[in-house]
Amino acid sequence: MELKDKKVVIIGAGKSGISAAKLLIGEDADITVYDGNAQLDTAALREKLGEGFRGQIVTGDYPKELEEKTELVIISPGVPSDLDFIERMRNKGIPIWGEVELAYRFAKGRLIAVTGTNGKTTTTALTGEIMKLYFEKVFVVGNIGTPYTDFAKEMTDESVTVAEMSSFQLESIEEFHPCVSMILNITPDHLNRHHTMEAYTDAKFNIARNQTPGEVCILNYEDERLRAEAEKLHTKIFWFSSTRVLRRGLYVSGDNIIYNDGMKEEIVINVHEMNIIGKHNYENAMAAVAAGISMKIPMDLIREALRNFVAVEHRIEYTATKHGVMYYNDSKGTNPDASIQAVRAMTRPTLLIGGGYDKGSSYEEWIAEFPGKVKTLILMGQTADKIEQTARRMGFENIVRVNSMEEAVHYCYEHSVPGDAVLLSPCCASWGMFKNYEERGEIFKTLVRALPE
Ligand code: UMA
Repeated sequence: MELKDKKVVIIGAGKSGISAAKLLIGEDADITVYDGNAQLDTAALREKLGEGFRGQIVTGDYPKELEEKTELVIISPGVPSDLDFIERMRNKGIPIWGEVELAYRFAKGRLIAVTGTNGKTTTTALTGEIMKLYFEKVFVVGNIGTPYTDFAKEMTDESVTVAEMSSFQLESIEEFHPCVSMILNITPDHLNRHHTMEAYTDAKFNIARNQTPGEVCILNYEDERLRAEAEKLHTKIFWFSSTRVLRRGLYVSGDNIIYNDGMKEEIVINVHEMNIIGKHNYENAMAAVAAGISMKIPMDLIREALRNFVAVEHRIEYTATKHGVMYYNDSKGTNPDASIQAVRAMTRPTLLIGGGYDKGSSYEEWIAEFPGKVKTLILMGQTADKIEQTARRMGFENIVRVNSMEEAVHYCYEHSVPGDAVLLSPCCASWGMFKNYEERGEIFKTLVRALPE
């Protein structure tokens, strides 16, 4: 699309909006950056947009006169695409692209796209590491925290991009077309935005909708929803499984990850050679290996990347050992599915720190994982009452209440014995006590590292 003199409105002035606006500088488009937050400091925003930005900034309600003039809308991932004024513009035929779609129109080279409810950041990071060992120019972008538009203009025909894609980002793509895609798992999340599980699942499957029959979509065989919906894909499917032997694909057998190419089998790696733990992480690793194989990277290099990879921050991240007790930070465990994975990954008697902001989750399935793993549950935050009542009803009685992370960490230090583990995996969002899950995890790690040796 020719952008010269086009009236482009970017909706959302967070990371994605700012990066999208910067990409458009130099395209001679007539740019407006719009944000629904009327309190936004527009002077600070203009500074972030940089000197080259000559457009307008609008905040608060979307003005009628702007609606009439808009020719292209770029929306940030966090902005619901069914807001009234966006619907009205869509109905008039105005293209509504996500920030990722804009990036894609400028990007070059081959693209690997990763989605799933959980595990996508780890898988994206690991896939990026595998690619970096073989290709000269690799970009790792998207939901992982670096907007795609940040690097789109630097990409070349030879470069490889690994993009972590959230359902929010996949909702607003048109031409976005990876040569390798993956869907790691689909469990309920973000239903306040997508409304139904079907809509959420459809958004995830969008990742492969422009792929051609020769291209690859990597799927988890153990996810029933993926198995059921796979037939609607037009691509080759590369399956992986953490629990059963596949005649073609990647699977875990004993302690090994095995690759069967349909003719012969080979051991990819013994899982104990990796620094990431837990069945879900072996799934993430297999998805990344599948991407490596699909990109024709020699197995030895894939193996090297697997051995060197350390957990992404805040995801069952090993923090320290104090008096024979291993401490893990899983502050990114903000929903039951993620926290269930973390509990399952523990191989020692575990003191588990949980609780936080109430997103309306139910905790039964999480607590059902405790027997044989969790010896004490340390609770804090808005959900503490609800979790405690549920746990007691389910027969789990060893519960301690605290008022701060500091109290939680000190309790664990005083009451653990060598051979135990301490896991922060709250099963809840952090809001109310912390700015975000990153801050919660940082505070935990600082407190743990400060404990006496
Ligand atoms: N805004 C509006 N109207 C609205 C909603 C928001 O104007 O109706 C404005 C807000 O006032 C704010 C701006 O939009 O100023 C924020 O935009 P945004 O929410 O899209 O956030 P960005 O800073 O652009 O970050 C986004 C992703 N955020 C979300 O999807 C919520 C980041 O993912 C991503 O790393 C970044 O783009 C770069 O690609 C974060 C996330 O929480 C990590 N993702 C969710 C998840 O992983 O579960 C999906």
